[in-house]
Amino acid sequence: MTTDQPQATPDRHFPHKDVEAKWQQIWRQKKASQTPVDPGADKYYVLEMFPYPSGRLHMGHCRVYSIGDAIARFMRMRGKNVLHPMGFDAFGLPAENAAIKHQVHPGDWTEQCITDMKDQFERMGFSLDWDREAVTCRPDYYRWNQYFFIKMLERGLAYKKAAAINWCGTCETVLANEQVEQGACWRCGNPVTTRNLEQWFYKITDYAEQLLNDLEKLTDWPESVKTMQRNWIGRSEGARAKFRLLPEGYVAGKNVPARSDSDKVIEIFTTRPDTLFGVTFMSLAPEHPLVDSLVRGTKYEAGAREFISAVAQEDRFLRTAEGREKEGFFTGRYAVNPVNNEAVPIYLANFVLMEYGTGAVMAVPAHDQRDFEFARKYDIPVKVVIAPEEETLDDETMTAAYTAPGLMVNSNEFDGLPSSDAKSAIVDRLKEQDLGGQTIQYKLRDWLVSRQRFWGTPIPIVYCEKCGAVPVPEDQLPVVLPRDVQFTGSGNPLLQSDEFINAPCPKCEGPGRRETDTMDTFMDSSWYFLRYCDPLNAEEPFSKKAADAWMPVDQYIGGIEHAILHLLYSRFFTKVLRDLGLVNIDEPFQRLLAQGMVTNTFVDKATGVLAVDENGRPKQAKMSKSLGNGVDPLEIIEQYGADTARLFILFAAPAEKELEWTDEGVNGCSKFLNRVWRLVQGTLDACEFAPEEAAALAPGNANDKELQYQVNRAIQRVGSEMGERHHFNTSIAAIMELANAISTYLSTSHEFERMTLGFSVRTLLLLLFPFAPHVTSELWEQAGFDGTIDEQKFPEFDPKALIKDEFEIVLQVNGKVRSKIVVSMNATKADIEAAALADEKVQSHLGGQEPKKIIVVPGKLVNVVG
Ligand code: ANZ
Ligand code: ZN
Repeated sequence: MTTDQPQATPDRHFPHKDVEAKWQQIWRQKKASQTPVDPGADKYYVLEMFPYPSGRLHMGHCRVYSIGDAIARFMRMRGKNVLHPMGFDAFGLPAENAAIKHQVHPGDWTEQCITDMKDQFERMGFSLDWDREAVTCRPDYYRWNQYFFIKMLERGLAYKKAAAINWCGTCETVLANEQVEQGACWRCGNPVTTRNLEQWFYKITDYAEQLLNDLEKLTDWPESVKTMQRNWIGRSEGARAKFRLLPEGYVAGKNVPARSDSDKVIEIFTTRPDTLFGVTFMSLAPEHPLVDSLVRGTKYEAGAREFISAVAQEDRFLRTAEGREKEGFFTGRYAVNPVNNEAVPIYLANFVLMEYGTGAVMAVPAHDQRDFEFARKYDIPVKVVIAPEEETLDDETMTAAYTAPGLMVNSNEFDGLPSSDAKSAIVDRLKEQDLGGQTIQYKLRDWLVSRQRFWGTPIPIVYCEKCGAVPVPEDQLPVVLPRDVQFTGSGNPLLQSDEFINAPCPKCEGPGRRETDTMDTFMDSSWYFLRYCDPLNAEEPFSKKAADAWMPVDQYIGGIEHAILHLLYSRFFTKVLRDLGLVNIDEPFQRLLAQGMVTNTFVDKATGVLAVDENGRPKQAKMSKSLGNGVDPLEIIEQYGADTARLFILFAAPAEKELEWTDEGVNGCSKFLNRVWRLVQGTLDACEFAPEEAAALAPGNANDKELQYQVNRAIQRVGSEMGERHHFNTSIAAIMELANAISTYLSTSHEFERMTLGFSVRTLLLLLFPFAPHVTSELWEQAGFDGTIDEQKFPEFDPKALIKDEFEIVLQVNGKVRSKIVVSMNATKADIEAAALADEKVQSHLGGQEPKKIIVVPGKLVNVVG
């Protein structure tokens, strides 16, 4: 079967605007992205982190959602029942700031932004099921935050306490530890200070061990994210030990008085009980509750108070940073080392934090670098108790702490033991004497969830003089944010709303006052993926049945900036909901893809010219407002179309890596789509004869066979790159190669095997569809293929077509590639050797010498060693 040569078509840009508008309209009308009712065993839940509704989609958004959409479309073609929902993380400060600036209610501002953004989502052609939209600032969503809060209160997982906490003066609110990055607020970047306030917390520490251990189940998460979580949770095995406090008036060198029942003790946490005999002082956190009674009324009091307030000025991150000068203050008091009854002086030290361990440290300068620096500065003795195998350490002259293991010295009956064995021996001894024991310590702190802001979920508590803090009963939820508020820019507007504040006590019906703190917005995002499973449920946050059917999320996609924050909170929340009997899973996200940043070149503000690196090449930086190097997705859609934008985003870099924005790259993708457009329009005749299955293809001549091989190979590659690994760029490369192969076929064949040509074009469109859905939909229709492309199955390849009767072999001389030959499938090793030696280029590189050795790697290469 042959046809005439397809007609050449004029070189023109395809009408992307019309095509995209047309197909978006069709998809909307037929609800093409609707979630199947019954997920069954073939469910596939693909989710991208939902955006804050700023009103404008930026390139970072386009990247995440293009990734998710390609997966969603691919999985639908693979016959999966796909859930691909979207919503808005709609509480938070920007809406409140807009309210102050424009005097609009944050709710009105947010809803307008949501409308605008949904429109932009549509214009990108993302296949989202909007019927499942979850918007966290709407009462039908946030009432469930309140419901969970009460459930957690009942279980002792929510509680209120006074603590030294992080305060951002710019945002005028407290922050959780996870929200402080290198001493600065995660949101505004301004320095964080410490304040003592009474706040609500979630007891995430109860789950520390599970959160750590279950990381092992997350085999499809990036190792880097798991490592960050592991470090954040920070498990340390160690010991606690009690140091008896000596009475005031004890001075160094005097006999240590005997133990008395009224003696106070200071408990320490250490990871190195093997060094207990080397303790030469103790250091306490300046905030340690004992400090006051240690110095009160003594000559040390004034100095101590001054020191404490100086340290309190400084952020905890900076205070404990490695290079920070060690500062201390002697309290005038001593405590007794439980293993050798020696008295050691007690200092306050800036690098000791109250929140970790017990807030007290047994200091071993010989074996801990911070203690060493401290001891040298304040002239405190150093005492070596662990000896390295090879050298001898001298207390007086050593210049750094020795922190590795070794043999025990100066440690009485433990001398001579390897220090690793001495650890447990010393802990056993402490335990026998009731002076300590083994313990596990986590760095993770409880999650501070209250915020002094308006635009968040009201914490459902009423304070009553008689009954205290009373939770609002479930049937009175939601506690709704008031409308009668003024946004002046100072303080929490909820404090001025009488309508809101005055509420009867739910218990005694006496006068009460509502809690005016709202919840951290990370609460909202800790369970939204569950709401998507059952978004319209008015009776429950979601039904167990729906959650069981859809969870866990099969593929989650989002920014690495959430490696700890959101991902840790969501994991915690899922475990809490599991323990409340609401879900059956331990972990919410099966597989995680952390997409890289979108970067661009930028103009140096100081010089006014393009910033360059030391090699004179333009520097790249994350697209951002402040650098002025953002590219507006809407402009790209206008100029090139959404398909081009999506294709470029997925082709220009692996999803996990940085994506450098370049006009050339965008142009290249636009050209490719135009080529496909012309290619298909030029082969419409052949498309009529396209079979649906590769196996139906007729054998044909060598050109036909080559194209058959290429098309089957492309199906195989895209199928495995997309299905198993989510490698978008290599998938697109395979599709581009197929387009080339079709062009080559058209230019080298005089006669066309119409079925082969038609099948190749059909396949090209199917493979390209998840990346460029509009143009492929249009071409599919023009080619007269059956139905619409979004209803098609992913093609299957014919394994037989992948077996070639000839293949190419690389020829090397002394390990360097010099030539290539084509050999028959049936060629023997001797045939291949002979063909290699007969090659002209091989001969010339051998320069007339006899080859010493010939290595044949079957199917790949021959290396001739001269
Ligand atoms: C004595 C000692 C000797 C220590 C030695 C270390 C080495 P990680 O691994 O991070 O858990 N420490 C305990 N509580 C502290 C606090 N609140 N603030 C600052 N430092 C504190 O570290 C545990 C070690 O950090 C503990 O072990 C303690 O110093 C110190 F050769 O005790 B170590
Ligand atoms: Zn009451």
